Amino acid sequence: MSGPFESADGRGAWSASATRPPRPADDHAVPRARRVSSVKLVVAGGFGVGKTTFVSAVSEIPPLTTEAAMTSESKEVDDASLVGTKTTTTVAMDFGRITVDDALVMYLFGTPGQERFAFMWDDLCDGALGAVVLADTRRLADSFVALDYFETRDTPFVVGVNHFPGSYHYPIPEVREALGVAPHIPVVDCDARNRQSVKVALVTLLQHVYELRRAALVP
Ligand SMILES: Nc1nc2c(ncn2[C@@H]2O[C@H](COP(=O)(O)OP(=O)(O)O)[C@@H](O)[C@H]2O)c(=O)[nH]1
Ligand SMILES: [Mg+2]
Repeated sequence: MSGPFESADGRGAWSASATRPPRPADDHAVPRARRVSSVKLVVAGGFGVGKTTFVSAVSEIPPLTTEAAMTSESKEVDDASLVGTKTTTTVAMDFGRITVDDALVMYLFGTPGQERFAFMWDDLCDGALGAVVLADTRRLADSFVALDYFETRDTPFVVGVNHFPGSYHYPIPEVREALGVAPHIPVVDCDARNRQSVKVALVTLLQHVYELRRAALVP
């Protein structure tokens, strides 16, 4: 008698259900080891502090920005008096991409600066590894909302201090104290127009996240 595991010649056979079909030739699934990881980073700070400039300086794709000309109505709401020539404003967000290597892509999201768009922040920051909060020493208080936000959410962040023409170059320890950020949080000078300077700020953020994780302060 021949059962499912036996054949007439006695060599044995397998039932159809015990046979694993070969991988189809057109299965192009990427092996796990070569899959691309993506990391989401956020750039925040007050209106006109340089977020759009920051994302544009480092993105490898033309950054997707949702700039709109400031209307006479918005000029009354958004204080552009210290932002000189600024004629546009980000109405939703900035978006840029940096491919680090064939396994890691970083996505950069710039928050809309105006407080009236705060409702978008949760979606924008959801799943973010960390944030760079930009600060302009002429109006540090404009960055307090962003600092409060990331502190409350326990999102790792670093502070980038940019310098505009005519702004006094305060020593970093003084800026740190004025911003009230904890001693372990990096505060670095940053020229948002300069790709290398922006890269330094991002690497500082990644190192900070790494340190926090190593110390098991964030999951
Ligand atoms: N000097 C100087 N100017 C900057 C810097 N970052 C941005 N700017 C200028 O400041 C203005 C406002 O920048 P923008 O990126 O639109 O600010 P956002 O509102 O935060 O997106 C632009 O004219 C930029 O060229 C910086 O680090 N240094
Ligand atoms: Mg902008």
